[in-house]
Amino acid sequence: MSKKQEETETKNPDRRSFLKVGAVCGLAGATSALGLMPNVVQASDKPGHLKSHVDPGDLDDYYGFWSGGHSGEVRVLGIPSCRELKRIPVFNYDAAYGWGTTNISKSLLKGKHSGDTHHVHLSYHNGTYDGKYAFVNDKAQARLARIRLDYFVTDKITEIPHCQGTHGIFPSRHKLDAVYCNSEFRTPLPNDGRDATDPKKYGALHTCIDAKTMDVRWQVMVDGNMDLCATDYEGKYSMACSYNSEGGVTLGDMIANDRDWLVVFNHKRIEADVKAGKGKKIGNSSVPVLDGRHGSPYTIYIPIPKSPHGVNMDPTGRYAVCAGKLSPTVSVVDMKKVDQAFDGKIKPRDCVVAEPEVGIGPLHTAFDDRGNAYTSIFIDSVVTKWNIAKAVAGQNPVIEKIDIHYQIGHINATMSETKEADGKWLISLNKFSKDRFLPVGPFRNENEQLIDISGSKMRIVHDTATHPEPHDAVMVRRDIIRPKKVWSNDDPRFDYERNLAKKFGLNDLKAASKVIRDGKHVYVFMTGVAPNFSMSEFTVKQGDTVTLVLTNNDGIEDLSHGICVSHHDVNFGVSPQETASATFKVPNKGVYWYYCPWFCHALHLEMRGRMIVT
Ligand code: CUK
Ligand code: CUA
Repeated sequence: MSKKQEETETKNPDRRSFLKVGAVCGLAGATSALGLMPNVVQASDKPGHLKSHVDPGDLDDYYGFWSGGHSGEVRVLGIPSCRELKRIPVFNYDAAYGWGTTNISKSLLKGKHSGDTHHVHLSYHNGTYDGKYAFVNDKAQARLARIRLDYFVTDKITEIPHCQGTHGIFPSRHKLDAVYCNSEFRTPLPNDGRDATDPKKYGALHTCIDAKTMDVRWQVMVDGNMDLCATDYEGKYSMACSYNSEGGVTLGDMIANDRDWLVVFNHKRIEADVKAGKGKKIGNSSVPVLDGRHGSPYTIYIPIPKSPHGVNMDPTGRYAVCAGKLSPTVSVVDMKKVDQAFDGKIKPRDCVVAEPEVGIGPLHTAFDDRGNAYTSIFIDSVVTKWNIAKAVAGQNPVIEKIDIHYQIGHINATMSETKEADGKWLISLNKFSKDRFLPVGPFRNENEQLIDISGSKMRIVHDTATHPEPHDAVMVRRDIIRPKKVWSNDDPRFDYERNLAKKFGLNDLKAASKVIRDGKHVYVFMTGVAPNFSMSEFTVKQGDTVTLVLTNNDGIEDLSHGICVSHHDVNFGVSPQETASATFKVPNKGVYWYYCPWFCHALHLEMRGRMIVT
């Protein structure tokens, strides 16, 4: 299929084709040309404004990737409609897909079922998204996960050694190379009970993870606690906003100083010394750790007022903007001067070329394609639009402030984290919704507001209630994301099941329909084609362990099946041409119905069978 054809198909999808196919059970071939209206892109409903309503039958212009906060997941939204399209389970348990039940998810989760995702970013090539992967942090258990964007599934989870509170992350922007992760909480290193009562011996680590293998390459120890992370556009530097220059462990101790830092990491120097074997190992981890505290060649510490939180790189790659949090200022750091500071030609503080006041409690900054920045102001509950060139020229750069509802955290604009920032939409992720929605008990939803920034004035176009608690989001042009509609059944994701089948002489999962006993372990290979499982019953013995392997042999878009085994806490889905498996015990004799939980056919409710335990 040519790129053009595929694009046309995306814009003019024949959504009724699946239902039609389902109804006649695969007999119909003629499913196209039902004549839905083509999508209308970016027409305006008011002069000077973008159209925010997406009519029935039309598609959104952007994919939004939302972190899910302490739900542990990642969400996919359509922008500008803000319709939630999917929840991708990452660190959490999710019964709809069987995440936490299937063998592949168990191998990634290693017994854990919770996480706290704050920052989701996509992989890059040449300063813009390549559409291959999304990366997301787990603040709760110091992990980094990777999501494949061909199938929208989590495929790797890396545990980061010696770290707590893995917070800011950012991938390389020049190519698919690394993801840099900041640990926010300082602990004794190693954290094995020694030095627990001596905060002066605590430390935090900046970690480099290989984006292709997801292995940890190196770590650098820093002074202070690191918050958000950014990378430059050239592959030379990563950086961390850092607070607690005091080295304290209580809140009062941590916020005494008027200035903390932006720490910049010099990749060339770090990688040369890691290669030369200068990294030390901590505890029983084999990851090389370099000392990047004050005075090291690996880092510079740029003084920034006061407990700075977010750091965001503008789309030209020239300026990093640090938001002061406890200072009403944003600090503009000139990356060209960073080179000179590393060479000792200027002082680190001389890298700051502007420090305008933008409001009380600045947290994060997004950008348009016209040289403007948009900073989220938590305490004032506003978004401040300001001009970078004016700030650097020493003029008052503030253009406009707009009230949001209420207490904004992150902010982002369409394509803002790339050199293709397009200045169309801004999303404000607000921590409180108070009076904006019907009350739903003491735990309230959050409120996210979409703002049209294409005109000379900002305009809020709608409120979106969200399940707690997305921290951050990126909005990506839809032509960049090219998800598959049906699995390729030779995908390495099914290696475990494929090898298991081969072990028992079954060379094709699509033809595997057999019960195999191996001592007290029974392997049940089953396939599904709407509306039938390949087995209407199978028999096992009380006390057995069962591994149930299910392959969806339907190859039609949107024709998913799954299997739910009554009273055995087993429930997972298989999308077209996918294989998945789960392993469970059968402690009690009896008859247990299994059934398909995904509505697949007019006879979906009849897609079931009996597990007989004797
Ligand atoms: S942090 Cu939450 S509002 Cu974790 Cu990105 Cu700034
Ligand atoms: Cu298969 Cu429902």
